[in-house]
Amino acid sequence: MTPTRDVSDDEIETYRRDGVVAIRGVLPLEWVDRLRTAMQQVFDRTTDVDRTALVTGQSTAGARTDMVERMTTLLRTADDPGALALEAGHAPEGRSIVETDPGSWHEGLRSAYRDGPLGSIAAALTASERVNLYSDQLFLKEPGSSVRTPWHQDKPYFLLQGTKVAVCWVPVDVVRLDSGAMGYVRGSHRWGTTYKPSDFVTSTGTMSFPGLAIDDLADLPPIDANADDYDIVRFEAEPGDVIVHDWRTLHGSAGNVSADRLRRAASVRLAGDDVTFLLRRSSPEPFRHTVDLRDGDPLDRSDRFPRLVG
Ligand SMILES: O=C(O)CCC(=O)C(=O)O
Repeated sequence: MTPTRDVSDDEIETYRRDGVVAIRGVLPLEWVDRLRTAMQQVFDRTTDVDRTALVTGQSTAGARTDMVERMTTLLRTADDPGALALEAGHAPEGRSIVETDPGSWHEGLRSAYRDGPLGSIAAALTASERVNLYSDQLFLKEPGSSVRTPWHQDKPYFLLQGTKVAVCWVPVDVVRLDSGAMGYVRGSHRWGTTYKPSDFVTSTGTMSFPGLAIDDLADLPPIDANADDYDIVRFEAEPGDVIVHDWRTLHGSAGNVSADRLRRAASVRLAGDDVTFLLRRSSPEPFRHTVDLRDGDPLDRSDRFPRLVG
């Protein structure tokens, strides 16, 4: 299914300059409906989810994180509970789920990405002749969820090298400032810095476990504490819109403190012309040891990274 219109020159220029662009009304609503149905099936699954996948890197079924459960556990032992990425004055509350890599096992999602409009949008923004699907994440924040997504950069997580990596954030609900709007630090893709991967539960805490190497990366900057020093843009969005960011752009989101608005979104990661595989030492991808590729190999050599364009 193709986009409802071409990406404009202005949108391409904004993406290159700011490292993020909100492209309005470009996704066919029938396709968004299909994506919503598939996403909800993933959120509704009842099987136990294997968090050890994150540590072993051997997962073939992604990984689910229940953010409230994780934060509640951490709160019992945290030295500085104030550092948890929560809306001010709130305890960890409201259902909040992150599903990592569900497109690898859920055929409905995978086919929606494969036949959908995102590939050609990424091709236009990155001036690429070909685009492959890298992976995806789904985010659910139910009304009353205090859980913020801490500021982070995607690059240290991805098993990729190159420059043309575009991340498409696709809301399937209306998202307002109080229901989990995304925020981006404009221009941060041009700073030339790769940051440590966020632990996703504290404001600037980083993720590491045996086997990962993050020491040569920069600490995450304390953006919330110094918000005026950064050029932050926050986007409300609705079904049909896509917000696309460069994988180096710092971004995060608010909790969903609205009374009744569900906030579900897919983050779909796409790789353009100059991108090849890299078993990145800082990457906690749950599937990092299941890919049969060597550093520098084209993504086409693995079925898990299907070609969407070209
Ligand atoms: O939806 C969110 O809260 C976070 C999305 C995100 O981090 C991403 O798209 O890379």
